[in-house]
Amino acid sequence: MAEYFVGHKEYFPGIGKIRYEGPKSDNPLSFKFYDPDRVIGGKAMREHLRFSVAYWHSFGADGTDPFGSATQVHPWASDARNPLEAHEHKLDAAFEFFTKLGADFYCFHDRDIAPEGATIAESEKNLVHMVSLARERQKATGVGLLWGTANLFSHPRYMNGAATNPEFGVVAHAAAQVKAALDATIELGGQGYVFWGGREGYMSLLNTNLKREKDHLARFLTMARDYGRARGFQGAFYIEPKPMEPMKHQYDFDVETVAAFLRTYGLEKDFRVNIEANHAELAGHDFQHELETAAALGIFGSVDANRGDPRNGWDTDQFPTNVYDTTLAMLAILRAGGFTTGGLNFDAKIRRNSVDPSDLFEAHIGGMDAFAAGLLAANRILEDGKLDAFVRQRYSSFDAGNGKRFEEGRLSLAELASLAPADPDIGRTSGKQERLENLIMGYVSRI
Ligand code: XUL
Ligand code: CO
Repeated sequence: MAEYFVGHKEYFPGIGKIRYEGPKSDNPLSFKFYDPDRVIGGKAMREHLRFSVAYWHSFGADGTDPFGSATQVHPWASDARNPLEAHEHKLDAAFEFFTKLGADFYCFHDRDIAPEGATIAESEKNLVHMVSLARERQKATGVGLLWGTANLFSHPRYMNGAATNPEFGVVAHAAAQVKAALDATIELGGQGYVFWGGREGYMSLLNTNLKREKDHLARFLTMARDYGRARGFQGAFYIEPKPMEPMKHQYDFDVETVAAFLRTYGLEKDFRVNIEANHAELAGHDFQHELETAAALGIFGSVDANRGDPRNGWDTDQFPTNVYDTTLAMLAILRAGGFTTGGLNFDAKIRRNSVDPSDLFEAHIGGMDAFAAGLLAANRILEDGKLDAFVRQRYSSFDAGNGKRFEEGRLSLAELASLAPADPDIGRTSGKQERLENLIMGYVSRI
């Protein structure tokens, strides 16, 4: 396998393969902590972390924001004669980037890799063409598809929703897109398929039949599941929770809400969650909370690795840099048994005023190092066992005797009440939060 992939043209000239140089290196285009083949806790770092590049932010976004036009000029878009050719160049740029960076996976929406045509048939033809090129490039490089998805939110037809749209015709159009995107995912050996319901919610309850819309969403997901399984898709279906933005309220609000939805409609066997750090923040949760909740409910799947800005209330999709946060995230992920089909997908974008080609590399290098450092610290926390020992001890009154009988459902309320200690002054045992915070600080600072 070549060190890196160059298609018709080199899009990131002057940047070679990014290598591990260790924490003392001052080369901004090197890894300080991510050493892909280093074995941590019995598994190579790359297998623990399963890094993925998000096609849309990295090769599609151009710095446009509600107040200004594009700041980032992509050569793969500007030197093409038509939209399909632009997507062919973009694919070359993407695989050059994946391989120079050393990311093992990527993720895309249908409309990221192929342009929408004038008809459904033309859109499908474009997608099939691009998928055949992507397949060749995956084979040549060994880069894999972590998950695919359909963009059911950008086109004006979806302004009132996709699967939850009050007009049947729009729901059917969304089905055509999902069917084609599932076919593309299967063709590329994708390990997962994501549903992010950006428009599945409401702007106002005054014009919304909430019960009917949720029933429609479940019906749609059930059909997609059945289609995928019938076509031999063995990967995971994911729902990506987000509480709001673009809608005022989205039905996949957070992990707990999604879990209840899946169980209500009998979808819990095939669906897991793809948890995004910035979405957790918008829902008023810590990232760690969402990860641990998913693990507790048995639906932990994959992660969109990014961060928000605690001082504003929208999805800023920044690259993660905070090792304290990535340590707690990796602790939750390791405790959940690690990734199987999932991975860490950088659903993150460089800022509007980051306009050098190397900025995209440095952003990913920082994110990968932040999670690699988090993995190192989390692994030490687990190997050392002090934190787990404290938590185990905290619940030890349930390990034997009446506590155990309670857990096993062998006590009635009256029996439980009769076991209350005579002394009512009980339970004043310190939670030792500050000691534990200091303990974590110690691991983080000694990576
Ligand atoms: C939007 C978001 C999406 C999904 C895929 O907030 O996270 O990019 O990850 O549709
Ligand atoms: Co996301």
